Amino acid sequence: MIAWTREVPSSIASCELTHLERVPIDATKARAQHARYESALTDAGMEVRRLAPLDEHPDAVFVEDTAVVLDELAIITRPGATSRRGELASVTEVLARYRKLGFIREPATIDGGDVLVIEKDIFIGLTPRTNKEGIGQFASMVEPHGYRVHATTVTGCLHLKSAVTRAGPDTLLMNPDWVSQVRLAGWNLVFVDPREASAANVLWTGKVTIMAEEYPGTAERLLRAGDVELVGVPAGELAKAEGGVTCCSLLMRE
Ligand code: CIR
Repeated sequence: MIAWTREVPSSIASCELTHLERVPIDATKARAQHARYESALTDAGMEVRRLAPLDEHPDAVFVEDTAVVLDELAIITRPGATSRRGELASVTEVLARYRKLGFIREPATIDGGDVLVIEKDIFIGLTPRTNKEGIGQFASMVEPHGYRVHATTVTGCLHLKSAVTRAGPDTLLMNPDWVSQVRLAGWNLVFVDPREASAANVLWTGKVTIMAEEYPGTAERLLRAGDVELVGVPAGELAKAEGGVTCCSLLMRE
């Protein structure tokens, strides 16, 4: 597996913000935490490859939003925030070497953070970043490959994957205040600790689950659920930019 990442830009403090107040972000500290995240990916058996730096794009570290990579094709998104569209060219150029590409076109928008792929089921959040046209275009590209697309209501957070992610072989982690429609028969459903609203964003690597270490109550709940091996990483600095652990990589089979 390859994990594509991109270094934290020095302009990170000018990032897009939707639900958080702007507070100073220490780019040096964010880079150190990001390096720990990359090490966790390497330890999980991924080959970490960095996309070219985009220092003038404050949110460029959040590569997840720019593409969705499936085994059969990669879809280049059209981020809902216009400030982020300049991040697409470099991702397009790199992914074209590995996959047939599909493109989301105007007036459609999609952020990759709204796309939760669980085997052949793809849940897509309807949010200020992702519209109905985006979901429709996405579905028309993936349904021929046997995927089922489920449009999903999200309230109170930035992206669908702020509210729910896959946390293990058959476990979903969810904040039920932000999403309710993601259900899969036979799967464990674990709710975040109510004191840790943003804890649902974890990254299952196929082996271990990478999680921000700022959420011990939710970690304990996941461990009690049984089938999850957690790897904690410090992620507090990028959390000030409304980013979590899924946002900082694009995982794909080579
Ligand atoms: C943004 O608002 O676009 C960035 N500041 C945060 C993006 C986080 N990405 C993600 O959850 N997939």
